[in-house]
Amino acid sequence: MPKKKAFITGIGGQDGSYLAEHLLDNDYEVFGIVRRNSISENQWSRLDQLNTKIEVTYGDLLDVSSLDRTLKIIKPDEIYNIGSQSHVRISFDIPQYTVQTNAIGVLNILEAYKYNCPKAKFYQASSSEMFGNSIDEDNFQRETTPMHPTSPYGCAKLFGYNIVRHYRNAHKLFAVNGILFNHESPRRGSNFVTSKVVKSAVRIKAGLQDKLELGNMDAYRDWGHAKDYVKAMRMIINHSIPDDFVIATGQTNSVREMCNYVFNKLNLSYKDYIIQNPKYMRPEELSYLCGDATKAKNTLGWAPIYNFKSLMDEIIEHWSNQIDGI
Ligand code: NAP
Ligand code: G4F
Repeated sequence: MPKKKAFITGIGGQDGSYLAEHLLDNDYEVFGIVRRNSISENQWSRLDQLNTKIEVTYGDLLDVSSLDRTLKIIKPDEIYNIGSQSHVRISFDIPQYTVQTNAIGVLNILEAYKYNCPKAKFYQASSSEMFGNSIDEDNFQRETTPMHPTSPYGCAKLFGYNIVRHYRNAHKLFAVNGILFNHESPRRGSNFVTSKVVKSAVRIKAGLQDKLELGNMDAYRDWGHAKDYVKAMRMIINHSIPDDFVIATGQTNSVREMCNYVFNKLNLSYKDYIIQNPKYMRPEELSYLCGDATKAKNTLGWAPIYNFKSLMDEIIEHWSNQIDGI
């Protein structure tokens, strides 16, 4: 049996790198693109251990010719469109760039897919940010919850989600969405809140930093581990029929509760160190996310291994061991 070929955009990011490892463990050949202009944290650093096992070339969701050429040559069995401008607050600063990448970029790769390898399966990294402040009466968001995004990022992701569904229906393509709630890990970019809080707390404990500046501490997020979530991506794309699934833990915590947990673990009190800086507030905030992944559990058999505490413990342990590097 020839190995399955997977093509990953955003392979240098948190999810892309874990997904590449997960697919290699499952005997895939793995291909991907990174952008020429990435900062080193994003471009190669997460792929160090994989360099000889995967094939990575330069490419960009905004460079249609690079997508066209790559898909024509590789002819993948599975395409994972993970690449995006993934920072919600930054999307308020660069809305046009965000929409280009996260909305038009999806259309670009769908077109390249339709013309070069229409028999392949296609996974789109959709997001719980698409729900905005919409919530069901039982305080969960699920596949049927109306979507009213509250950021340029969320609006762009909603276009991506809808255009994938449209291509599935109109062109009979096996194109699916994973609607993933927040997921974190030691590989999370430094400007997302879990990574920022843990790194700062570890530095404060070591006497390298005095204060931590944050934005809104009263937002709630359903935080899972990226390793659990990339497994869900492969399950979703390999389901017998193309469909869309929410992936979440069903547990939610506020940013304040997360800070309290992290600082307590290091025998510190967050109240002594955290100050609010309006710079990190958002013009419109998504206040509460808590996902119901019952459909994925019942249909795919997916369930997370990590919970909030084991996730945060792993991140704290990781950065405590790296203190010299931060
Ligand atoms: P990440 O670490 O920021 O990775 C995103 C990757 O996309 C980066 O390597 C980035 O590279 C690349 N990228 C950006 N613009 C691109 C472009 N124009 N063409 C090709 N690649 C580009 O984000 P992540 O946490 O792994 O998230 C993966 C995907 O899931 C994203 O689409 C994100 O929006 C979505 N998502 C994430 C979460 C979450 O909680 N992590 C939840 C729901 C959905 P550069 O360094 O070049 O920018
Ligand atoms: O860690 P965050 O930046 O993640 P956010 O905005 O929820 O977005 C992440 O999850 C989405 C899925 O729901 C993904 F689609 C998206 O790509 C990304 O991975 O912020 C989490 C919460 C927010 O409420 C934010 O206002 O933390 C709050 N927060 C408070 N102070 C902060 C800060 N966030 C950041 N990044 N930095 C702060 O200083």
